[in-house]
Amino acid sequence: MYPNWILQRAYLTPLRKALTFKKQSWTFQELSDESIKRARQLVTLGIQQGDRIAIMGPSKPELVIMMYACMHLQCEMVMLNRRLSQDELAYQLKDSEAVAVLIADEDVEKLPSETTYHLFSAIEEGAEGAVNIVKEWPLHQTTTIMYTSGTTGFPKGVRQTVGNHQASATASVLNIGLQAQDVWLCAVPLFHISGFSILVRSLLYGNQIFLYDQFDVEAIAQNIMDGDVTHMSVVAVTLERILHTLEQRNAKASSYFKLMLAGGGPVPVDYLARAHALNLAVAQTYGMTETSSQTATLASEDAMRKIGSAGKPLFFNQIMIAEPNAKGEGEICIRGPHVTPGYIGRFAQKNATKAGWLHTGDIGYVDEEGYLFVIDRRADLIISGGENIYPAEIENVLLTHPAVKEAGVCGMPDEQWGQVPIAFIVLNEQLSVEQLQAFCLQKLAKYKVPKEIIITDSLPRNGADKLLRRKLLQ
Ligand code: S0N
Ligand code: AMP
Ligand code: MG
Ligand code: MG
Ligand code: MG
Repeated sequence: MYPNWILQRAYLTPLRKALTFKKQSWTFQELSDESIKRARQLVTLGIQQGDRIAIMGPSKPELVIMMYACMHLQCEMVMLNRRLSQDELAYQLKDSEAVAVLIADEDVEKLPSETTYHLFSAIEEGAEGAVNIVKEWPLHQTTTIMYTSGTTGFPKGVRQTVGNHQASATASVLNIGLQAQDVWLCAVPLFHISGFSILVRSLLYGNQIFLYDQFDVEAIAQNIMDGDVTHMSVVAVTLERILHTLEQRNAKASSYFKLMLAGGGPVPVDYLARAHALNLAVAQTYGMTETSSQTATLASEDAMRKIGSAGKPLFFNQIMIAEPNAKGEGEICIRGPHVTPGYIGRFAQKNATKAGWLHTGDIGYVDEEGYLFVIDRRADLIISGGENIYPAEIENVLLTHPAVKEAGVCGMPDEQWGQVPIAFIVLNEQLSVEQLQAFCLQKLAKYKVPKEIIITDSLPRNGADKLLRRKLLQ
């Protein structure tokens, strides 16, 4: 058994600052007290220890406290992505069989119309019931469930346990190091592991989080220049916005700033060189939902020497390249205590690992010094601004339109988002591209709606009639 992270942290360092949002701060004791109160309010709504609940809201202290309350109740939290369409959310609510939906007031319009829910404001004003806050958690307990799309187009709910999160946070600090006054800026969504892992690290390390509810690049750049923060997690698109802002201001990162953790997809090599010139240390990392964040991370001192590499595995983790070709390139497989035990819902029976190894579908190699290079990502995955898009999700939607006979989707390079989806379709009957985009917008998150739709006579297929997505753009 392991300690309830929130109680243990409040016991160890009650008066340390835990969270700052805008001009307001909370200590660990305050976060613990407020989250216990919220847990008492949740039980009066009928939420019981261990229930699976869904939760959605912007990255504000209310959300953090609501999540910590659910953790006190040992609930399995289904983390809903605020950018998804109602249809996509409906799928996750049904698949997860969440018994309750906790929703920030400002997000209620995003929910499918038939959903029953509890508003944050109603919970916060509600009566308090009696609850026995458990002081210890088992390693196998599921803390969070995050949906990640799959090759079939049906997203899979990934379990992330107490053990997964602890192993990830511990391995991260063994690699990056830590001082008591370090402050991690969080402007990545808390519903992704990029953001939630910052909460876990804060609880385990006793460090403060500077939380943002939107990507305010001017304020963030100022924090980095002023040394208000020491660490930050970014994706390529947000790293570029920061570099651009510092360059425009002719400014450099403060010497107090220690490290940018850059993940969620490849970081263009020229960003690393630009960061270097701005005194901004960047650590490229390779991680995913199934591994509760980082698996391998490149030390910032190696950033230029090993440019483009995702580094070496963190202490507890192992990487194996399956079926390597003559150049040593093959499927990246991962083993370690941070790897998910598996999925829920329709994929509950699917094994996450084979003989102990998570087969990622990503292609890479490990060089003679042991550094990982990711050269191609799993099954046609498109990454737009750090959000994953599987072509099959979009193709499935396009094919439900009666005018669409065939559909193929792939990624195309994009100045703003890195990549965006583009669709190629064969029609049965006349239909405008605008009509089809409007149709997609009803069913898909906006970032998944194809930026371009090309009407064509046929799609590239192999002898077995399988769509050749990589030939679509040729
Ligand atoms: C890039 C972000 C910040 C963009 O959001 P922004 O600027 O706030 O946009 P909005 O004002 O909300 O909307 C304006 C218009 O832009 C469209 N839009 C928004 N986002 C996207 C997008 N991603 N792609 C395409 N379009 C987008 C809106 O639709 C709107 O359009 P209009 O104007 O037409 O209405 C935001 O997207 C963001 O936060 N991205 C990052 C998400 C993320 O964190 N991804 C990582 C997921 N992966 C993992 O968690 C595993 C890896 C990992 O753990 C990790 C990752 C990074 C760093 C560290 C780690 C780690 O290992 O710890
Ligand atoms: P997610 O499902 O959102 O956790 O996304 C994880 C996927 O992002 C991985 O399986 C990779 O395909 C991709 N990815 C993450 N980090 C990197 C990296 N450093 N280089 C290339 N691709 C990456
Ligand atoms: Mg994902
Ligand atoms: Mg915004
Ligand atoms: Mg809708």
